[in-house]
This record gives sequence, C-alpha cells and structure tokens, in this order.
Amino acid sequence: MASSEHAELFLHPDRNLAMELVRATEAAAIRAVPFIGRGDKNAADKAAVDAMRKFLGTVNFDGVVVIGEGEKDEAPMLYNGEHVGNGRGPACDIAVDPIDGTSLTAAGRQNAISMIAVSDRGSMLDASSVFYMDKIVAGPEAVGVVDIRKPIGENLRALAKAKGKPVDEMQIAVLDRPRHAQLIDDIRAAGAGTRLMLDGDVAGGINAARTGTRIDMCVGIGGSPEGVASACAIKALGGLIQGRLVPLTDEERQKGLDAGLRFDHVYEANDLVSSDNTYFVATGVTDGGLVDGVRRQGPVIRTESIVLRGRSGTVRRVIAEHVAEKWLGDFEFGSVNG
Ligand code: VTB
Repeated sequence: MASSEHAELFLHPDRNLAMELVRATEAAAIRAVPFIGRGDKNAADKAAVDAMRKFLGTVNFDGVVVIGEGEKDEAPMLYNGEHVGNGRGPACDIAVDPIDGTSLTAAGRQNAISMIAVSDRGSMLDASSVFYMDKIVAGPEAVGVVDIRKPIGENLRALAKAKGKPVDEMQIAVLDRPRHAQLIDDIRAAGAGTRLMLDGDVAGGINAARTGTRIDMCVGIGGSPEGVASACAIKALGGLIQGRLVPLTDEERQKGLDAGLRFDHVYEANDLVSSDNTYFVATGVTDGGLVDGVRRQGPVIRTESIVLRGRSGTVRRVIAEHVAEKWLGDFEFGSVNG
C-alpha cells in the first residue's frame, strides 16, 4: 500500500469500523438483559455502559465522545470529551447511547436499543447545552419536498404524493408526550395515522427513513443528542432530517448561544453532522420495530443489530449467536426469551 493511502486509512474511519463497533452494542444489549422489567433503569444503564466501554477499548480507533452519558462529574464513564477506542487508527467523533430507552428496559417494554454513531473527528454538532430539538425525519422521497418550516398537514400531503400513496395510508411516529397534543391532532386532522412512541425517537426516525417499514415520517420534539445521532444514520440512508433547537429556559438559551448554537436556524443533516463518512450501529435490547431484542436460545444468546455505513449507503442486519456459557458467569440470564 502506498504510504499516502496508508495515511488516509488512518485519518478517516475505514470500512471495518462499523462491523467492529457492533460488538460493543451487542455487549451492552446482552448485559442489559438481566435488568429488563426489573424497575431499575440506572442499574440497566450502568451494566450497558460498562460493557460498551470495555468493548470500545478493543476497537482500533481514536474516538472522542461528543454525545455520551453527560458531563464528566456526573458520568464516570463515556462522558462527553472522553477518549475511547485503543487510540490507534482513525480520529473520530462518537455518539453513544448504551441504552436508548432505559425506562422501556426497566419496565420491560418494547423498542429499547443500544446504539453508537461515528463520524470524522470534528464533524458532529455538539448540541449538549440545549436538551430538546424539534425534528422531522423521513426517507429519500422527502428530500426537497418536506420542510420543517411548513405545517405538518402540508408536509404529509407532499410526502404522500412523492411516495405515491394516499394520505390515509401514512403513519407518523411521534413521542407520546403532552407537548405533542396539537401536533397529534393536526396529523390526524390531515388524514394520517399516528404511531405513538413511549421513548426512542432514534429508532422511530430510522424506521421513517428506511423503505419497507410501517412508518413514513417521525416528527416532534425529542432529545437533541438523539437528533445528532439520528443524522449519522439518516445520512447513510439518504433520507431527510431537519432539526430546530428548543430551549426551555432563558438560562438554557444563553448556554446554547454561548456554545455557538442558533435558535433561528433549521439544522439540516449536514449541519448536524458535516461529514458524509458516518456509521451507525444499533442492537436490540428489547424487541422493536427496528431490531429484535436479545434472546436466549438454549446454548446461544441471539442478538440482532443494524449496521449502516454512510459512504456506501449499505444497510446490514447482523444476527449474532453468542456462546451463552461465556456470558453467563457474572449474572443469571434467567427466563430471558426476547
Ligand atoms: C427522546 C427519546 C429518548 O428522551 O429523545 C426523549 O427518544 C426526549 O426527552 O428515548 P423526554 O423523555 O423528556 O420527552 C428519551 O426518552 C430518553 O433519552
């Protein structure tokens, strides 16, 4: 290999990275299993964080956590700014959510995932000073057709037309929150159906952008970190994502302004993640519309993951069978069956 090629390989994440990172989301999902339906979301999160960090340490890359478990003082691991990976290899930004849906996991509900998003160093928006982002996510047909500045009814009709289906067949994912009462009314008044989510708008957005799913669009106010992580996936899928930051207090607004964030701005995919070299990996913790949850099948523990790579647009579904015995030492897998 020519030395410039060699240098290039180490400057940017290469093709193997996502396939290696899937081991970290698999490990986090497996370790979260004993906590499914046990009512303790912090314990579930801690188990997943520990496992993810351990596996990340074995991967050849030099990652900086842009979106993690929070500030260093409150988060002992995977805090914003922490270096992860073994330090050898491409310099990356990384967004981690060892469990998106800790409450879902603790309650034993569907749709909890473990996820990692990666892009070239310096390319992810650090929106951590403003918690909420109003988002709209849809598939490739929506690009140039749907716009977050327009009323939802107009967007629905435009997307239905672009997809060649009647509006009454459109299904829109929205987080089930009181703040979305008007939005939900407007979607239904326009003739479409809602798919209300308890949590997990990253998975909702990916399902909206992929072909062959039941969701056509994902809208509403969710976490801004989730918006940036979703953008890595949506870029790989060629879909549409737009976001507007929603400060709740004057203090948060000021913190956002100090961090260089804007409130009069529609953040497009490229504003959320400026690189096209993105990766997104998610493993199911509990069963969901995106991926199946972890399940025990006799001597194996089965995981299902989705692996997206921006440069090629490839979507991989990775089913892994882990030797249960190797994982069972530290905890009782109990009656886990998905
Ligand atoms: C969403 C959802 C997440 O945070 O982003 C949400 O996708 C936003 O906050 O799973 P609220 O719960 O306050 O609405 C989560 O629920 C948790 O990170």
